[in-house]
Amino acid sequence: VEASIPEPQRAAWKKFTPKPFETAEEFNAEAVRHIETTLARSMYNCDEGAAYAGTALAFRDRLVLDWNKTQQAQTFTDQKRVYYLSLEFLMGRALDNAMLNIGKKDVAVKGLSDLGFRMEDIISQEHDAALGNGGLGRLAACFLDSMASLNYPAWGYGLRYRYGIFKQEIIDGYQVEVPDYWLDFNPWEFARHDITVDVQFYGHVSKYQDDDGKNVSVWEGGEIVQACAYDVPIAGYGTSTVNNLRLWGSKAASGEFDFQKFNSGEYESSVADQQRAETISAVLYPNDNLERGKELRLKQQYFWCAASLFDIVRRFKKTQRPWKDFPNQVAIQLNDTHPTMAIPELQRILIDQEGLDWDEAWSIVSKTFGYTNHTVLPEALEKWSVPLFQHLLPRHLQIIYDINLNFLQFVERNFPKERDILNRVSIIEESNPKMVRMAYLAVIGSHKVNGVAELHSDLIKTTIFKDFVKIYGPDKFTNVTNGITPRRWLHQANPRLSELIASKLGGYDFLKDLTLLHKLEAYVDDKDFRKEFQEIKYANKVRLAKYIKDTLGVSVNPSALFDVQVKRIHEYKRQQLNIFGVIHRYLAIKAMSPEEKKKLAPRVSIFGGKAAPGYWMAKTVIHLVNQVGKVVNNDKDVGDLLKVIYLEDYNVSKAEIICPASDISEHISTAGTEASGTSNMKFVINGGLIIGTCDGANIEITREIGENNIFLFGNLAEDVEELRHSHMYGTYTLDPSLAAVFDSIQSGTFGDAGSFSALVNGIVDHGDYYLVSDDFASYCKTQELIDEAYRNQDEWLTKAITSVARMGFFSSDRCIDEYAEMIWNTEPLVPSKDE
Ligand code: GL2
Repeated sequence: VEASIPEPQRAAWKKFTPKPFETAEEFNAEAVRHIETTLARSMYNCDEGAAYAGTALAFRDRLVLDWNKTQQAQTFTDQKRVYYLSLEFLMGRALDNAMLNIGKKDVAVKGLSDLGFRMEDIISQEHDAALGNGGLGRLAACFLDSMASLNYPAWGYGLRYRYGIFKQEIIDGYQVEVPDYWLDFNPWEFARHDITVDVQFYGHVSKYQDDDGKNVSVWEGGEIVQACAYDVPIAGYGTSTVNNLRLWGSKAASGEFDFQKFNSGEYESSVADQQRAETISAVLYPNDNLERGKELRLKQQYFWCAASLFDIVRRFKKTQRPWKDFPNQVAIQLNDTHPTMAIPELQRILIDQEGLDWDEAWSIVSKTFGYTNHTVLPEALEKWSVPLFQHLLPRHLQIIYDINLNFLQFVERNFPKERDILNRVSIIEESNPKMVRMAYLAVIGSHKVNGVAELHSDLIKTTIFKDFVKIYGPDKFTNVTNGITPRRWLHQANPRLSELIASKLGGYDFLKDLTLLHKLEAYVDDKDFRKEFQEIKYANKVRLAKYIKDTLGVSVNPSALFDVQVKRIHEYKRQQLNIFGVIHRYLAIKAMSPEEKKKLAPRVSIFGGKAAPGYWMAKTVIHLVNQVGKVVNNDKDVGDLLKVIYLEDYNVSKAEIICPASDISEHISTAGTEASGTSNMKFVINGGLIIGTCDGANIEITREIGENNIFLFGNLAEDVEELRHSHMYGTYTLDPSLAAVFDSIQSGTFGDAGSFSALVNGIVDHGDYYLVSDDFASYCKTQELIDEAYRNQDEWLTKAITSVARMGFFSSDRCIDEYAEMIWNTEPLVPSKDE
């Protein structure tokens, strides 16, 4: 390909290709140039925001050079690429990550200090990129980091929301949502004005016969919305690979407003079309593990799938390979069912536009996709009403009916004696209105389906996809236990711990091969190492204590046991169990003698997380936590023994401060409900212990770090059904200490009892679906064991260090290698030295 450009021109280009900065001086030259010219600011009005911008732009320039080379190399070698389709990418801040992955942070620290700035202040200027709700979106971000770090040719595809997840304010103890407009300055994206795709909605389908007498379907009419590409470079750690995350923004197809209307004076309606089009990518739906079947959401999904598929097919067609090569060149991973529309869309492109026959096309489609399931919660499983589908995407509905027909005929041939199975596995649910079951379509259209932790992957095979295991055999279903990137969640969030580990392991190789952590076990009895490990934890707690003081005005003692539960607020995650436990502790303290109080380890109970705006019960939990905090934190009888904190607006950059500062964190979902959980991994790798149920990845964490190093409690997944049944029909008595907690709430100890009656009644009168009462005694008992264990600081430290040493399995690098091997069948493309 190089030969297509004459040698003299190539030489000139090479001569003028910018050289990346290496020294602090060279960095400053770049940063100052950007501040002066790109920002048009001078020394006299360079505030921290401008210094952030200059730093980010200097690093961006470096990234872009490697990005260009990586993309070129991937195109030239033309090997199989992975496309990771996710409606959420919860990236957090990019600057620190870019500096660490490129490896020039020290240079920038020196340079900025010469200019009179502190790196920490500069880093904190950046707005989080919060294009996700929780674990699912953050997993996608960790996967991008790992795919680049391992040199896999991989692209992410998502939506460029103008508003990310809302910002949470706590006002008078209640959650208040504030819009998150994050794009006023975003140096990390490149608008590709030349890369656009027209996406069609509504209209109708006509059938014709072509010249050869073949039936063809044509989707006509309706409206067109334009998708514009915005590209974000994703740097690998310790490699020059820089992958691409492509986010689509929506615009009116003409790109202009209606001149006719404008000229006749209808100014407002002249821009209405444009605004309607832009609404598609305007806002992230703020629900975690909940689907509400809104038309705009389906529009978002199709818009993004259609644009991405068009782009992928366009790239493939440039290679001029035959269609049968498509699955050898392209692997598409569906992050949950949100991108399932990509399946009928590819089938549509192949038959309606490329003229393949149905079977040929379907064989390509069903070899291309892999589907990751992230939940078994019924309220999270996507279904779309058939009438809505018919209206918005008439051609796709026909294709889905045809996929379903072929599938059901196949099932009927293989299971002729089973009468009910067809009804159970049909993509179309025979309800009123009929519904399209997206998870079934995803299973049928993919060659592999995976869950995200062992228990979860087993559960999907025995519950929601049981019939499909029978139909396809068990090999179609597999497990890839989730992981986290150690670059962000250890090295970036906890630089001192990372440095300590590096000093013992002879360098930072563990950040690329996390299993090397096991060598730390040799230092578990090393006095100096232990001392420093402990000091680092304390310093991280001091930092969090300062943050709490600065933001909430509450003083907490950094020597107290920090007990943390930060995650989305959801009944299944059981923050209510935690706060009831806190009230139980408060009542116990109130009844203690001074001698007993002396023996008790002081605690700080820290909560954080957002509730979906329409999730009233979750908001009630937030309110209760804040009310309890108000009473407990001001009770003289309690003093330092117990503090209750609600951290506002939990997000990725706050998690980076919180995770390194915990002694205990809580992962206490009703067994069988949390598919994996990933913050459990983030806390343990930072030297915190956990209290948890036998759920999700807690089970594998226990297996890796050892039963002695984790505080497990509660009923098992296999008992849940029977317990629920016993609440409905059985002889069930409320645990007396939980009854005492309810009495204190109902007597108004924490403000108006009526505010919390639904929370209490859900347990007492309405079946306690999440089994809070069943696990309460065992939870409190385990909290007492934690108090006791914490008194023995030496043993505690041994547990913490041992756990860190055994966390090697939970790197997202391991996940990505497993996906590549079992699902994608792709190889890395290691950059050559001179690139
Ligand atoms: C989730 C699960 O609830 C969570 O347990 C899991 O760790 C992540 C990533 O696999 O996926 N599923 C889901 O719908 N959301 C999650 O966070 N929102």
